Amino acid sequence: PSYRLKDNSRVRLRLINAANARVFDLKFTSVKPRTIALDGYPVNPFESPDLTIGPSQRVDVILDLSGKSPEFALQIITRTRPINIARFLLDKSLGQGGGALNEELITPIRPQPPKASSTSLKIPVHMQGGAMGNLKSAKLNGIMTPLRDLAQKHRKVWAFNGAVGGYDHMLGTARRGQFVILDIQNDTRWPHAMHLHGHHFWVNSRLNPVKDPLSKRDTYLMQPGENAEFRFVADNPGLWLFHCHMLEHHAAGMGAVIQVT
Ligand SMILES: [Cu+2]
Repeated sequence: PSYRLKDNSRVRLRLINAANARVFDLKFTSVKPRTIALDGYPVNPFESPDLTIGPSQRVDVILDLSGKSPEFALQIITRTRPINIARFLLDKSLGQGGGALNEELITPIRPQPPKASSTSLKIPVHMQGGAMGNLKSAKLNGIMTPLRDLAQKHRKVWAFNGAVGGYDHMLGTARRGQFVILDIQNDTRWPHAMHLHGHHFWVNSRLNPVKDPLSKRDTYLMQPGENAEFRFVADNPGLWLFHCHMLEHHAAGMGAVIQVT
């Protein structure tokens, strides 16, 4: 698409990766986006020329358009060449915007993550399966089944904690208000966009330490071999899906349920 914008204005864009499997590496030509929120949750604003967005992740950016060239684009970076996916035209006939961003962008007050204690609930999640993986067999409906049969007869190739995931695969039950730590090991050869329903979580990863420790996400793109903790206060009662947002993975067993009572 192409969008006409007021000259000398600023624009807030919410970028949503609605693809079912693809990770997008995005870049704006000639403007520097300032990220202000991830998955709808505010971050300390930061400037980053490249934006990586996994399936279902959202990034809110502010573009400052004072003194910019009359046309710029949002591009996907691919292995061969960048591809324009949106064009932005500064149109003088729309009038002038309010000028440069001259005040500091303010981050709302956000809660500190609690400290882990003897009352917190740690839920280990060992993810296995997929091509080139180390999963030999997994439980399906309570029966240990070799991977070949899982794939060919049942179209299942992923497992959490040795069992093919599904809507009846309970990972754990938290009391309302309890501090929960999902301790996730991506023991596969693929990235996965792990998404938790009902809660945003703080991410704790040695591989990718977060720059802003108060920031939260609801979807985190886990790299192959990465171990990450998703930490959250279980303040939302219900049965909540925890799954890969690469939807073929979810359909093939990469999904389970966390209960908050
Ligand atoms: Cu996945």
